[in-house]
This record gives sequence, structure tokens and C-alpha cells, in this order.
Amino acid sequence: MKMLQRILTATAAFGLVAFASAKSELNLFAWSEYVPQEVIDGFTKETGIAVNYETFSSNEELLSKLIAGGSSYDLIQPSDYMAEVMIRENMLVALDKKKLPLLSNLAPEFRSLPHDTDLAYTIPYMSGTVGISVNTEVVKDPIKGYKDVFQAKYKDRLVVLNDNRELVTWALAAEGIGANEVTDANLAKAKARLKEWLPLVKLYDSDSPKTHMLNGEVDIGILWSGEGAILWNENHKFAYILPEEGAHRFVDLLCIPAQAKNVDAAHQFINYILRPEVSKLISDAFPYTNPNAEARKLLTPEQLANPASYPKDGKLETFHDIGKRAVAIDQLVTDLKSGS
Ligand code: N2P
Repeated sequence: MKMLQRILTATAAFGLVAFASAKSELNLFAWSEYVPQEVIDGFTKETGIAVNYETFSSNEELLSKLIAGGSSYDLIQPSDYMAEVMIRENMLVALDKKKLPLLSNLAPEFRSLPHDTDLAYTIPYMSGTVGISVNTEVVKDPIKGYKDVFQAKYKDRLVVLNDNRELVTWALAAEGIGANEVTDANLAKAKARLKEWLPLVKLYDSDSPKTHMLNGEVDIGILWSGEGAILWNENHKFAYILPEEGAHRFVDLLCIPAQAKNVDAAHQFINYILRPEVSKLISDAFPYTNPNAEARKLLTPEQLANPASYPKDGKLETFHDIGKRAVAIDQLVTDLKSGS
């Protein structure tokens, strides 16, 4: 009898431990420089759920880590076009809307995006553009688009995103070709252009390109709008320009991968960041375009007037899933960077 009791007690204790550990952590795999520590700490303090924040620097890196398996993420942050791939491949958990009562804080235009029209799998986190930051104190000639940036006189004065799809898109835009018109013939044109352009680049950096602009290593950057917005805030000499040939507009999302173990904690985190005062903290640290209408009401006029965070006009284009051509893009840029 005693023995049975001991076994029962041990099982109950083990059950408790298992329950506690299942409840007490969240493995977040997100873009670098995107989720403020303050937000993570606030969530942990309130819920007791510890957050492990691992970072990636491109959608393609996120996808390959997920496919490779090995790590078990509970919450991931793909952009719209990559979420399109993941939904098609059944890689995401359908969200439980009952656990996300704050969804109504999102502005209507962020609630019916083409990749997931009724937010069945993805919740907008932040939106933004890819544009050109220029140190206008040093660069006196007008910069309106990609063709102005990639000129011989700016050799070794450029930092650009380390992102293959972005690079190819800029070259396509300069040829008058849309971001999703990725055919073999168009890729050949992009390749010829990038062959001219890439030798001019001093640095590739998707994590913190602004740093190289701030410390004067380079004078022009093609970078995420949140980076451009920080530069503008630091000093208005850093203009942010949407390329006249066409600029990429992205929406980054939160979603739960199929292998997630802490699905409830993931929902709790999503709902937490939908709180206006929490979402505002994200805008304060990383001034992208906030899709949360209630949070926007808390932003200062200066934040809303930042031309990189809230552009007034521009020719904007979103990316879509391009299937197997994504592999061709990776190969093309890898070849060019290695000199072939
Ligand atoms: C954050 C970069 C997020 C923008 N550093 C890329 N979609």
C-alpha cells in the first residue's frame, strides 16, 4: 500500500513538474532588432512564462531552420510572402481566436491581407518598406532610386541588406520588371545588372545597417524602414527615400509553427503584444509602421511624422510566393558574390 502511495505521489509530482515546464516557456524565433527586451520582460513578469528569443535575418533562413527541424519553436515571425508558403505547406497552426480578444485593435486594412484573408494563421506584428537612407551632408547629388545609388562614384560607400530576394527585386525594378515577375528571362536581366552593382557594395547587413551609416563608414544604405526611421531620429541629415522604380512593402507576422509545444503560451504572447501600450513600446524601440490602430493613438506627432515609419506616398509592391524560383534567386546571388 505504502509503495503504491509512493508511486502515486511520485507520478503526481512528475505530472506537476511536466505541467509547470510546459506552461513556463515560450520559444520565440523572430527577426533580430525587432522585439524589445522590455516587452519580453513585461510578458514574463506577468505570466511567469520565460521567453527564449532566437533571431534570424531573412525569411529564407527562417524557412530552412524550420524545415531542418531540430529546434522546437512556438512562435515565428515570417513576412507575408513566406507565410503564404507556410500556409500552403500546412506548416502553421490555425489560431484560436477566442484566445486573441485584442485582435480588434488591428487597423481594418491589416485584417484582410491577401496571404491570409481572415487572420486564420497569422497576426500582423509590424509593417514596413525597403528604402534608401542617404547622408545628405555628404551626398549632394539627388538620389531618387536604385539607379542613382549604384553609381561608380559611390563605390565602397554603400551598405545594403544581406537578402537575396531583395537584391534581385531592386535589379528587376531598375529594369521596369515587377517583384513577382520572376522568370528565367527576367532573372538573366537582373543578373546582368547585379553583376555591375554588387562590386560597388561595401557591406551587406540585414541586422543593423544603420550602425554603419551612423559611424560614417558608408554614406548610402538600402535598408528596412525601421532602420531608416532610427537614422532620421538620430539626425535629419539621414533622408529616407522610397525608390522611384518601386519599393518593397512588407508585413511581418506572428504565427505558430505546427511543431510548437507551447501553443497556449504563444497565443498569450500574441494577445499581449496586441495591447496598445505594449505595441507602443515596440514602435518606440523599432519604429516600423504599426498595424495596431489603438497603439497608433498613443504615438507622438513626431513618431507619426517620421517619413520612414509612415510614408505619405510611393510606388509600393508586396512580395508573393514564387515557388521554386526562390532557389534560382539564391543561386544567382551566391554565384555573383563568389565571382561567377
Ligand atoms: C527587423 C527587420 C524586419 C524587417 N530588424 C524585415 N521584414
